[in-house]
Amino acid sequence: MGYSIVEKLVRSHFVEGSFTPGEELALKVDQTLNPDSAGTMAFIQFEAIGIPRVQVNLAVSYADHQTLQVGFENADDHLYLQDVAARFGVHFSRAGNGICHQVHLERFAAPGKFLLGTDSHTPTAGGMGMLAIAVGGVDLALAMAGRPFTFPMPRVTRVELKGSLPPWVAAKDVILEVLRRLTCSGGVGKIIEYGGPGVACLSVPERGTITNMGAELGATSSVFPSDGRTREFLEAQGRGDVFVPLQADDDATYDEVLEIDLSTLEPLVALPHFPDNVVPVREAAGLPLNQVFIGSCTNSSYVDLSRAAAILKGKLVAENTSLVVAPGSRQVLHMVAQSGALADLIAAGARILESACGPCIGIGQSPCSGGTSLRTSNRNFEGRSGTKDAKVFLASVETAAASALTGRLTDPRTLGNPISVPVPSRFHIDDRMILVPPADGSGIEIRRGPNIRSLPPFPPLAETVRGEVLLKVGDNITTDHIMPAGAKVMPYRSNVPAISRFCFATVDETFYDRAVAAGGGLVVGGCNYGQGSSREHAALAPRHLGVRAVLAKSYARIHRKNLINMGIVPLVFDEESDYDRIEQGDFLSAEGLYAAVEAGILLVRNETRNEMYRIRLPLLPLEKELLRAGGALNHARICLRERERFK
Ligand code: MIC
Ligand code: SF4
Repeated sequence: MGYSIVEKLVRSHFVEGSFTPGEELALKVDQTLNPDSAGTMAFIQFEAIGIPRVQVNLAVSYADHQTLQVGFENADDHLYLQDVAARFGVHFSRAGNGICHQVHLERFAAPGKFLLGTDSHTPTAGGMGMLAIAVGGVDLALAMAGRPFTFPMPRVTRVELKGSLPPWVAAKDVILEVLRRLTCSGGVGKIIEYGGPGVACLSVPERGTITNMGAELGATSSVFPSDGRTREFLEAQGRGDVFVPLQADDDATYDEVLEIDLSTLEPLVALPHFPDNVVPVREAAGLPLNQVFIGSCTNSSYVDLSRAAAILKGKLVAENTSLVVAPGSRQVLHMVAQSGALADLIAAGARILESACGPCIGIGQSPCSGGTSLRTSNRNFEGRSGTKDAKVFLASVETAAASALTGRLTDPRTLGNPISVPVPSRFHIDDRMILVPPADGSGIEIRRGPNIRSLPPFPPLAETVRGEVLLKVGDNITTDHIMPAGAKVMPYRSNVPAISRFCFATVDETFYDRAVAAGGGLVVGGCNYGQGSSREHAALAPRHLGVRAVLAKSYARIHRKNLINMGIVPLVFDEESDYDRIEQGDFLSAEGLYAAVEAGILLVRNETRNEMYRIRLPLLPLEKELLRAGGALNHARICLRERERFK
């Protein structure tokens, strides 16, 4: 029987475990990617493990999220990241060089390899035919320390692409269509593998747009074949030597198959406040827009910006609409400057930002009160833009540029003759903003600003959990709800006590005070609890505030693992209707947690209502060990003490 691309990638990195979906599998990691947002905490944990040098073939750190320096904190974080990179053998992409996923695709991604990254959009590199998975900081620290990555083997969904894209329809519309069909939880426990004749019409950056937003499906990863288009892109980046072909075998089998005829697609838009709330642009056309943002790791390539410039050339943005453009990388910015596209954007009234995440994560350019913003980014969660009552829409670059001109949501097909911008045959290559670590970094002094705090210690698992339900939330709670990002909060990513003050602040601003007053407690959630960003601060902060268990209907993969990594017990309702019986403020208790970790089942008592609930605690073998130890860092220390090898 033949193999899918996913099976080939997984088998070529196999260390131990099982290929049966849902069972534990450990793979050897080739590369790691670490942006500043999660990076400081990942390195604080790496330092705590005590390994003198990273053990993977290539580790890269990026200064890309925290580039707004309104206080000393972000600048200090970047100095720390630069120093730990040199000390431990990590490449460091300096602020100004671009967004991690864009730069990684340009300069480091390689077909056939396995990349682990602390940012949920790490699967962008799957557009290059590599396995790319997102994790929390401590998992990355462990991978950098040489430990294979252990996770439940996902099922594989094949997306069969037929035909080719009609004029004015973009790669973004392909992934919006997948989101429309599968929804934000439709990818949970799966890797999405693209194939079929339609693949050939998509360039590597376009494939990257699609694999990038696989994160919004909740998928473990997304991957494209490595083919002639991959070779072309690598050669144009001066990296033809890393090309290897990678295709699914004709007789490969899949757990699920989805077919998309590209020629039937039309421009699509995701309405507020979820990326799967997708309708054709024509159905929502005419909606007035206060802002249009072109950028983010989803759509900020050279071709993306050049297409926007070609649409805007010689025209002016609408009077009541602000157009903001952030190039994905220094390479992109340099090339649009050289080609004249940048001048066209500026002449059209675009506000040009530095090559960084910026507005995507609410760092600058928050819309006006109650405003509407059309963005080429990947998430439109409530409040993420920095304006709580803003409405954010997601669409392609073509739709965004067309709409910037009219000031209203506009179907780009109304623009007439299609534009064509080919992928360049040679990109501008200048890696001087990526610092290569010295062969021996042991003498490097690490600068630690006053905001950089080591992690508070976490005790091992307690035998009993008892506490108040501090908060009860509904379905699809995102990590942006649990731990908001944005310009005000992100500077505290290296300071757990300080960032904890913002925990759940957008859901209930009394949460922090109540959690402190109660000395901790529990949180009750609905389905897909913790979807979205991989930020482990959404587990670190509750842990710091004494949350010892979460009780939910189901969890998003990365957040569930982050909870376990921080020693928070992720309990699951056996009877979903029991969720309705619990109210915020109820007192819950459970005994025999060690036995429950083994058996996977627990009885929880609602002391307030005098009721008992049957609760599940499904755990893989390594997860049991992590929970017992009180989290991944404690576990790593135990392993090292016992002289157990990581490899
Ligand atoms: C995001 O898009 O939400 C972020 C900021 O890139 C996060 C990373 C973080 O919060 O540390 C992500 O996607 O994982
Ligand atoms: Fe940066 Fe936005 Fe991409 Fe996250 S989704 S990495 S914030 S550009």
